[in-house]
Amino acid sequence: MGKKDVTGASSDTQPLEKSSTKKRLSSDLTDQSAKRQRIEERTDHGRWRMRDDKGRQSWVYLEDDEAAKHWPQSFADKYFLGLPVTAPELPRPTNPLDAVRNGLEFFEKLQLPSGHWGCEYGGPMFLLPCIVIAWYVTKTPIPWYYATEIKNYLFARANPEDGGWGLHIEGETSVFGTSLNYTVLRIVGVDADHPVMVKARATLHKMGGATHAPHWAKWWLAVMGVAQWDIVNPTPPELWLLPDWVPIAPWRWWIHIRQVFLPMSYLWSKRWQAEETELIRSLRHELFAEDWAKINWASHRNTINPRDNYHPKTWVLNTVNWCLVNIWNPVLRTRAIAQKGEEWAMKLIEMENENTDHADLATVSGPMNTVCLYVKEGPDSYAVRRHRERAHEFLWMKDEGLLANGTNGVQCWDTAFAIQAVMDAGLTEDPRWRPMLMKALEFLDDQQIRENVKDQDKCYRQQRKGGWAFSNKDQGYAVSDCVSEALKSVIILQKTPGFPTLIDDRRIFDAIDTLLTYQNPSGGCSSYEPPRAGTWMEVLNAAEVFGNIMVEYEYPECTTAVVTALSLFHKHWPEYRTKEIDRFIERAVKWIKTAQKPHGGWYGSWGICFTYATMFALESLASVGETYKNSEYAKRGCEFLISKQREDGGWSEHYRACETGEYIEHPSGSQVVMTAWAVIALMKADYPNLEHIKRGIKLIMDRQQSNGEWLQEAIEGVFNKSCMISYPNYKFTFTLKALGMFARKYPTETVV
Ligand code: LAN
Repeated sequence: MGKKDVTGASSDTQPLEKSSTKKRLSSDLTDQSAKRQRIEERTDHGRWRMRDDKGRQSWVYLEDDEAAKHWPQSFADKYFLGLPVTAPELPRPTNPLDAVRNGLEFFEKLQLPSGHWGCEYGGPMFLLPCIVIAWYVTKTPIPWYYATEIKNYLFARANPEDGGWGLHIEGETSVFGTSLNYTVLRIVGVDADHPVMVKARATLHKMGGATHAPHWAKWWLAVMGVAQWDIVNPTPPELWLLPDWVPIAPWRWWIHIRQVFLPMSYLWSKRWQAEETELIRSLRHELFAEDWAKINWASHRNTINPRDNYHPKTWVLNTVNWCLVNIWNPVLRTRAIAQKGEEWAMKLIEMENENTDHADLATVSGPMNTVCLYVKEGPDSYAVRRHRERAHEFLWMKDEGLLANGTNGVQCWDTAFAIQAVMDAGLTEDPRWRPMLMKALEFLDDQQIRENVKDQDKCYRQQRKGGWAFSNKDQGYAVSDCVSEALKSVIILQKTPGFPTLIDDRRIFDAIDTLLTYQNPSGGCSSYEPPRAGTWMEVLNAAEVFGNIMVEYEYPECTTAVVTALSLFHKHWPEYRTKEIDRFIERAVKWIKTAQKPHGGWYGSWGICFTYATMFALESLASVGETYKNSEYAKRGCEFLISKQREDGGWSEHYRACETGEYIEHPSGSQVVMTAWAVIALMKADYPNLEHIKRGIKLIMDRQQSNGEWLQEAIEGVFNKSCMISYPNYKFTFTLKALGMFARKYPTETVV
């Protein structure tokens, strides 16, 4: 068993030790046949607890009865686990404001002890494999209760028809999803002849087997030694040695791709492979449709199943790869160059580890970095142990089982929206909600990033002082819209009578100084950094499964968030950097106009899709006084949304819109979150025909349950065009915002 902490919990956040008891998988995986992963039917869901350590979330399984008694399950734990919760029936609301109150009654119960709202952040199906394969190759023990619930999650999420897995939970079966999740199931102890595995394997083979996997899957399988390195397209670390002025130098790439490329390049260069085990030998037969011994690995570098090939490699990249494989590697690449590249890549990985205390940017680069440090420093080094501890913060337990989140949580982001929902309903001064809001404010106070990273320029990081991350300050990557939403929430509360000033002016100015760095020459704002190269860099996109991944882009969502934060700040501090702020806003709104599509909507990159971004764009326009009646842009935006309203008053966009760039209806009918986005947009733009708005509001109210909650519907978020991601708290924050806005804007109107 893991170390016990004071509560008696099996504490996987403590450094892991080798242990001989049967409750945990032995860390000695060298003899797979002798020691098998323990796996059960299911765990006792009554024993799971969410530990919230100042915004660091991890799920703990209490095997000890005494410990379980001393640490009872909270309401939020039970809700997340899908266990019955006791939330009282509330009086049926007769107006939107009462519906907000009922919603808040429920949502308040989900606030975690440190003051934030957490939730699952699943959806992508390639993240759990990153963690589990990294554990396997670094001989990290997997507790039986993790193994069991990982199995349950993947069984629950297997495609009911073909038994495979896709890029994300709603996506069609792909080689990427199936080859990697099949591997995970084998690692956690599922037998190859289990009916679920037999079915998945048949589907995988039908799709061509693992030789048809995209680059990232081939890379992981090569690290495991299940595939040979020759099947992996080159990722030479010496690219990091290019001088900064070189247009394709990796420091110019989008932060996520450069953080993934670092460890990828390090291990590719070393051609490192895990120690061979019986499982690895067996997977060599299970994952491939061909006879493993006869595979011509190099000939399959570019083999890919069409379903995985969302963004085919360009002829330019194929030519570059050909030159690297046939000329650079065998003829020109000296050991000295390779070594220098590896050393610099490792140095950058170490800086990332230091800057995030080994949590790392997200769920792909973190596990990859774990393996790199294992290779460089060995199994028991501090870096490897710390990585192992922090990996738990990326996992999420729910009724279906254990999954991997897209980041180490959504803490700051959802907390900011929760505060704003109360503000939009005009309830910040209501003493009923003060304790909840106070805790939320304290959380944001604690989570503000107070310093830039050490050696910022050396590791190519962006100014971040005064900002907020999407998740927490440990991760510490400020994002333009996360800084903006958190800042707005702090200003709103601190300017409300009865709330203290926890964040003083200097710290507010730090946030503004950082925000002002985000504008691009076009006027728009991107996510983590202003773009460092043009979109032509996409010709080097090697990932195949994602689009718009190589550089930063301008986003209506991010641009709007910054505009509204700056406007709010400006109202309260009219003297600070006045001219720059005015100019920033003017240019940003101009850019928003240029980004409007001919049909009147805006393309969304982080939420699905036109509905989400159109809400932001109309808010931007409204912030400078442009609404339906005086702006052609706002008018066309409204008309676009109205043209998509469904008979029942709701909106319902399908995730495929993100892939195709065309509005597509969701087959399952109206969704509350999308309906909320659309009516917020129409209200921001002062759309004159209230009937449309009222029908949307009515739909949201009708879908509210008698205890105040809304139920989960289709997936809400997206990244890189093809991969969907869940934002379960949106069904609270945006519905509440829509209802609250309506109540304040049209206090005399009735909808029921
Ligand atoms: C996120 C999550 C938050 C999101 C918003 C703040 C909503 C957005 O407005 C700006 C971009 C940002 C920060 C964002 C970027 C990409 C992320 C980190 C993710 C969608 C969560 C997971 C995703 C990350 C790239 C997953 C790893 C996969 C790779 C392709 C590297």
